[in-house]
Amino acid sequence: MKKVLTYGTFDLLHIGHINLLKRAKALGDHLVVGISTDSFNREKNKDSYHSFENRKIILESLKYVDEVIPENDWDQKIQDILEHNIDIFVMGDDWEGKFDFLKAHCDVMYLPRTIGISTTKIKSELHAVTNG
Ligand code: C2G
Repeated sequence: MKKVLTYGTFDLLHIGHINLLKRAKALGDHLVVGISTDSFNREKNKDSYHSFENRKIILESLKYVDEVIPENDWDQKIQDILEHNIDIFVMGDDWEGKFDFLKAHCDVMYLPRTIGISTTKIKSELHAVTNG
């Protein structure tokens, strides 16, 4: 069984997230997703609308996702790869090169981001609409 791993906040789930998860799952048979905890989000200077618990339930409901684990910090990736016997680590290409050190443990792939959508864009456009 070929196992794939990716990480993210996945707040206000949108087509960019779905495209990433769909392509990641297509690379193997089992997709593990590390979802950033609320405290790790603060370290990433992100403030997600949905709590970790709710983001986890939402991701677990997707047909592309087989398993969800918490992402507590930047330094857990190698341990996660070893513990889960990961074959391929995948991220969107806004992270291009940032995780090449993982090539010692598994394949590393960066997939093109979906253009024109982001959680930040959604939040700012909704803010503009509701505030005139
Ligand atoms: N993504 C994408 N296209 C978009 C938006 C996001 O392909 N338009 C991808 C990102 O590249 C990432 C994944 O969707 O691979 C999740 O995006 P975020 O929730 O923004 O995750 P991020 O904050 O980048 O967290 O340790 C890694 C970090 O936790 C990554």
